[in-house]
Formats: sequence, C-alpha cells, structure tokens
Amino acid sequence: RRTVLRTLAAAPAASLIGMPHIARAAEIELKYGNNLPLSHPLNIRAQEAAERVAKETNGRVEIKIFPNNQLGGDTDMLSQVRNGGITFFTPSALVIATLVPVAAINAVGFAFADYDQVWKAMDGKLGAHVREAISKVNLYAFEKMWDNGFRQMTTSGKAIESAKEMAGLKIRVPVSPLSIAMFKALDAAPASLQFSEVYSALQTKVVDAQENPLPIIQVAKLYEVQKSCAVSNHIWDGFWFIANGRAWRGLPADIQKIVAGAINDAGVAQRGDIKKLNETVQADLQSKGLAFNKTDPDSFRAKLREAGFYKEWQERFGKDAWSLLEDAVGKLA
Ligand code: X2X
Repeated sequence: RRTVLRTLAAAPAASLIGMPHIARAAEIELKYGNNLPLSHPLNIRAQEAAERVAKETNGRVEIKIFPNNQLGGDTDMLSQVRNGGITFFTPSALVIATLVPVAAINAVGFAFADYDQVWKAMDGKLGAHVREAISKVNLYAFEKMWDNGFRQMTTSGKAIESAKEMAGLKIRVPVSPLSIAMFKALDAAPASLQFSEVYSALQTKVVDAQENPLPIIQVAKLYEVQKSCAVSNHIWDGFWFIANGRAWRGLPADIQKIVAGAINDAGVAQRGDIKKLNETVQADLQSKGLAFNKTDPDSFRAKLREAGFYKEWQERFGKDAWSLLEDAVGKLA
C-alpha cells in the first residue's frame, strides 16, 4: 500500500475535478505532465482520456495528470519524460525540437494557410516523418497531434502592424531555436523563456511582447499584462503527446491499445474544441480590454525571405522534410 502525502498545489488534476475515487491503488500508475492551465481544452480532454482508460482497464491503469507546470517548466518535463520520471508529456513541436530538430518543421513562418492544410500534413506524411524522428530518441509519439493553434503576437507597446514594428522588439518566445531564428530574421530581440515564466516576465517588463495562440492568451490571462494583439498567424503550432519509450514498450499490448485509443480520440476531440473556441475567443479577449489589429503578412514574408530564413531552414531540416512540407503548403522559398 502506498501512503501519499500531497500538498494541494501538487494534487493531480483528477482529484481536483472529482474523478470517482478508486479505493485500491491501480496496478499501473502513469504520470502525465503538461504546461497548461486546467481550463485549457488539452487538460479537459486529457482528463477524459484518463477516465476512459481507468474504466476500460477496470481500474488497472491510472493516468495522473500534473497540469500547469506543477512538475517544472517545459525543459524539466522534457528531461523527466526522457528519463522515465514521468510517462507522458505534451511538448509543443517548437519545444521538442530542442531534442528532435525536424519536429519544428510545422512551425516554419507563414507556411500553413489554414487547418485543412495542417491536419492533412500532420495526420499524413509530414507527421509520420516527425514521429519517426521522435522514435529515434527513444520516445513514442501518439499518432494524433493536439492543437495549440496559429500563433499571434501581443505587446504592451506600439501595435504591430507590419514587419517594420518588429525592429528591436523585446519579445518572449518558447525555448526553441526556430523561434529565435525567425524573430531575429525579423530584426526583433527575442528571448527564450519557458511558458511558466511568461506572465511574470510580461508583468515585470522583462519583455514587452510575446506570441501565442489566442486560447493560450485567454486561459493564461496574458491579456492582463498586454495591450494589443496583432493577428499575424505567423506559426501553426501543435502539441505532440509523447511517452517514455521504455515505459511504453513495457506496457502489455492490450493496455497499449486502450491507452492509445483513448489518447488519440481525445486529441481529435481537442482539435474540435480549439476550432470552436476560435469562433469566440477574439471577442472575449476584446471585452477584457485587449485591442486587436490586422497585419500585413507580405511584409513579414518578404523580410524573412530577404534575411535568408527559408533558405537556412530548408538546409537545416533537410530535403526530405522540406519537400513533405512543400507538398502540403506549396513552394516556400
Ligand atoms: O510556451 C508557449 O508559448 C506555448 C504554451 O505555446 C508552448 O507550449 C509552446
């Protein structure tokens, strides 16, 4: 029998939102850490997946969710999932790219025009190529990528209307070489910070700007510390649901099947949640005081092209990955 002493802050999401209490300890306990608040669709759907797994395994398997950076920031959770300290993690493609460089391929600036292109590519050959690369570092990536969204820029200073306004802008970006390179190519002054540090970095003006999809700006209340939002759609970003390779292979086949089924279905449902949220989130953020403006995407693309961004990243990602991306979105460079 286990005796578990927990502080409220470290309590897994399940106990906070009233999962039926299983009196007997589960035979297999799998920890899942992520960087997002409980109210984000990723956590709501992950919780559903955990409940389905408990039910379909008759309580043999319990997935314990640790949301909102309870286990540390992205970099910490990435090493925990590698060394088996946790079984599951959902890094953004930008973040897992610190380990698997080609994983950032979906985040090439202004590549995807819309979600039809995104899901066709990520459920198809481009996604398969990235999953293969992830497997090489002894992690298992579930088939269905989860949605983060199209990233938008917010600032506490002058509104960003075209690439001109990027010059010298102190902007927080995720811990990701691609983000740094892209914002440098735009003449900005990017700083990599883990998501856990973003709110306070904006509040204390360590940085003036950040970029994230609107649902993140909403659930993390970034509108409280930012003035305006430029609808730039500059990157499409998603989360890979990954497992420690050894822990995954160590699960009996019937359990693997149940867990993968629940997680992939939850991922597809989560995409639908974000799609629905996208219909209302801008109006909600506006009502909370965030001003919105359109941007001139051509000025950004031209600047990236001039700076040699596409050429450099085509080389870094390699011919194979780049042509899979271009098959999905058209010629880029
Ligand atoms: O850190 C971010 O900006 C976030 C939440 O979008 C990611 O996980 C990359």
